Amino acid sequence: MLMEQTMRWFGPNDPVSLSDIRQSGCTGVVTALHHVPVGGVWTIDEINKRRALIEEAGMSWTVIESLPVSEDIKKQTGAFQQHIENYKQSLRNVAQCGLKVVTYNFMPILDWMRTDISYTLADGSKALWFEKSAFIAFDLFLLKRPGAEKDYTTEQIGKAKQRLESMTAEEKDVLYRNALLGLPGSEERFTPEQILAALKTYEHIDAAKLKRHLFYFLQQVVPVAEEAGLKMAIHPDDPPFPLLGLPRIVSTEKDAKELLDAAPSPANGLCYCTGSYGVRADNDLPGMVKRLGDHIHFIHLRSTKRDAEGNFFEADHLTGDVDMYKVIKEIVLVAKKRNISIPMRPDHGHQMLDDLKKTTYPGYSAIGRLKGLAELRGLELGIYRSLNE
Ligand code: DNO
Repeated sequence: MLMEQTMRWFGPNDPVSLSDIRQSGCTGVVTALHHVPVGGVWTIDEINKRRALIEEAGMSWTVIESLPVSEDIKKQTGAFQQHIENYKQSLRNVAQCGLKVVTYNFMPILDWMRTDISYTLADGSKALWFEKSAFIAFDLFLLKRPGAEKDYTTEQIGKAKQRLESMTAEEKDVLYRNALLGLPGSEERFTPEQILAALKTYEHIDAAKLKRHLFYFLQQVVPVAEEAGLKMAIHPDDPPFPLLGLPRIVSTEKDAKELLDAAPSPANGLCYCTGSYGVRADNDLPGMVKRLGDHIHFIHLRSTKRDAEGNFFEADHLTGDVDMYKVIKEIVLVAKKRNISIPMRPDHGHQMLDDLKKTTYPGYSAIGRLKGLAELRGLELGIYRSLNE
């Protein structure tokens, strides 16, 4: 079966409407109750209200992205046991409302990270961009994280210094804001002191410990998800390497395999995000689908283009470093073997055409995603038919 086409919707305040999403050819919507505080319970009433809006627009709420995991759960501090109980209750509630797939991540403090959210490409459209030297300049000279220099080589520090000197005061300000956009509640203005205080709370948590906390969380919630008939789908780290001294533990195939083995169940699975895993040259993307395909419950398709320094930008969906043909071919084979339609969404898109005049969530303007989706579904259909006829 072909993948189920969906798009992400940030809820009633999203400038991209449900009608826009429907016109792009999607049958499903991916969304979350962003207004419920992290750690709290999603009530049946709130879930049903959101579901009704989507169904009135002629689509279904196919995937939750995300049911967020609290910092206390990640650190095993404070009210974490209560938060886990609340998470279980939210799982039971979403299942009762007919939802099937729950995406989440286990990245400490920061979710995604880019240094520029309007990097202009040769054709005039705009993309998200991660520039290593700018990021290091942010870490060392704007945030002034204690001990940060230990994470970089002398050459990297030299380049970051030069990069900083090339920036105007306004550019520094924009870099500072961009770097913090992946923080929850990122419309607020965080001070360096607040960020440094948050980072300090991870001082004694290395990758091994964070993994133990993830596995504990999974052992607690996966049986509940399984009983409720849900599929959990963990989103990988974006980008897939440690940042600001924080451990990142879902960056490679090995990481994915370990977390699946820590709580074996059909409910314990992956959100296979090619844009995140694909930033690392050592991740074999088609091979991951082949080997982990039985555990993939949700797919984000996007491609990045990296260079030797560790910079990358979000390329067109069919170009960049991800071999989308090979990836989709493996997905078609897995879906056939499992006899299911796996939900997918075009992940991010360039800001282009009329959207250049609009303010949308970074990466989530309508036209660029529509372009990506149209290319991806054409590619999939071509592969599907050539394999099946
Ligand atoms: C970024 C997204 C992530 C993702 C979360 C899932 O565009 O892919 O923010 O939604 O990590 O929990």
